[in-house]
Amino acid sequence: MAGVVSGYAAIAVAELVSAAVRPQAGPVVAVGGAAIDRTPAAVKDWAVRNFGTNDKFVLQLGILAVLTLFAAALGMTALRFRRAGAAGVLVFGAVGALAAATRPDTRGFTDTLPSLVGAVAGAVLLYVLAGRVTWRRPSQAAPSGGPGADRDRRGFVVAASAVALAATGAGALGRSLNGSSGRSAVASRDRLVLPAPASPAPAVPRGAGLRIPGAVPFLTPNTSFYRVDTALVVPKVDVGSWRLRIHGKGVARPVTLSFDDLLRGELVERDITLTCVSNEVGGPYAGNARWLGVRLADLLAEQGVRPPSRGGPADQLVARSVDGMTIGTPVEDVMDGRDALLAIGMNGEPLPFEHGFPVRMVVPGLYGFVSACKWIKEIELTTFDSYDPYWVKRGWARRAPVKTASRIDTPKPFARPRAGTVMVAGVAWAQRRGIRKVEIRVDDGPWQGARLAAEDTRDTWRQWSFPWQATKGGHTLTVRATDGTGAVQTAKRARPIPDGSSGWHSVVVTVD
Ligand SMILES: Nc1nc2c(c(=O)[nH]1)N[C@H]1C(S)=C(S)[C@@H](COP(=O)(O)O)O[C@H]1N2
Ligand SMILES: [Mo]
Repeated sequence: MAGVVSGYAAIAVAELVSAAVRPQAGPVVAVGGAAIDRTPAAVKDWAVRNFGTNDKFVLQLGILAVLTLFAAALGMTALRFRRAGAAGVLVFGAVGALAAATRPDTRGFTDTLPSLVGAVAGAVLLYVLAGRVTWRRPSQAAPSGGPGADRDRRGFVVAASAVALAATGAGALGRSLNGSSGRSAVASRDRLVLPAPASPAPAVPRGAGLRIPGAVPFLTPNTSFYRVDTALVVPKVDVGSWRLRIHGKGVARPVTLSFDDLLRGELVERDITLTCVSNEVGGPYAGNARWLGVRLADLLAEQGVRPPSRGGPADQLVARSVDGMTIGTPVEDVMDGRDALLAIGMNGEPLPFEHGFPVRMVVPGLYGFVSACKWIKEIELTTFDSYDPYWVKRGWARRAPVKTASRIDTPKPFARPRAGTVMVAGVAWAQRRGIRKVEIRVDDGPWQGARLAAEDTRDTWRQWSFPWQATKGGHTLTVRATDGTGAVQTAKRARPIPDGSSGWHSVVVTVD
């Protein structure tokens, strides 16, 4: 009890101090971030598969569970060796401080303060609380009703409860202060009025979106757009202080741009489907949005950058974010005429904080981990030979164009539709190449053509539907797509690591 209460108080005090420093410096967030960076690719893959976008929440719960166990052990130690128990709390504080000081976005010494102050508070409390517990060997145990034991116990319970109550107050205050941190960034986003694009997105053709129950909307609303990143605390950047530095090999004129500088470029608006390399066959990590931004190729050309095919010395563009993420993209892809954007708007509003406010990259045809840097602050022109970005260091591919994929959205797995006409529907994507054909197979039957919804652009997903004459019994529905080059989606099953999953999506249903 003494250990757990002291540990709890240490975390609560650290949380309160982190509100004064910055939310990212709190021990749970710092240790969690360090854990994410050190997690082997296979484990990360497993966590994403099992916990989906709740993976971060599960990680923080795990850290708290481990801390509770250790705190209890330190409490037991402190019953006999008060100093050793208290010192143990300090060791934990040192671990938190070390994690905070070695994060890629660390501010150095000040970031260690939450862990250090929390640990000192926890150590002192454990020392005091342990002193209130009288240790008796079982043979010497006073009769449990004895007056001495009662007073000891009451003293301890009162002290422990007081500490727990104070800690809860401190922790709650810290949490709420942390929650309102970045207020100036929030205000700057609220104030931001997006300019109209010089080159608007062509209207979505009628019929590109299906009106079939269970089918996803053609444009994914921001609130339901998937989110994949390593940030335990979403960075909150003020538009006014945001800067983008562009430098490196072959950059004739290195620059640092402000948001207003960026807006001086021509704004374009494009529909682009973004997909995550971690998406399993049939998985949810794909979204289609209307992005507003400036063309990255124009900006690079202004600084004198040439792609490798025109003699430029850099073949890799490395984007860095304010939270220390690094993402490497082929310079050739960015400058080959596709709509690679520095995006500031998403579906008619400034980027949500979760999706990279104020500026992120979006490159059609490449998975997010090699193209879509959120909260971007730096672009460095370099080579694939001389630098490996974050995910490449962890076993993922250097280059990862999106693989052709198709997904059945309705009926859901194990659904029990009635016999008769059942509408099968879903999406297929092959950004840059487009979707030419989608086919459905019922059990081991022949492939039958699905009805394709209108194509928006070849950089967006395409919806499809198939009126199935369903007969009673169990059935397996399988989908495959053919891309704009005529290549049929491969049946070969592959895991997401290292360059994206492949294989056909199947859904098993029972027709009543
Ligand atoms: N700063 C930063 N940018 C990032 C990431 C990240 O972890 N940190 N994840 C990337 C990955 S793996 C993907 S798939 C996309 C997801 O973008 P979204 O969360 O807006 O859907 O962001 C990319 N940009
Ligand atoms: Mo991703």
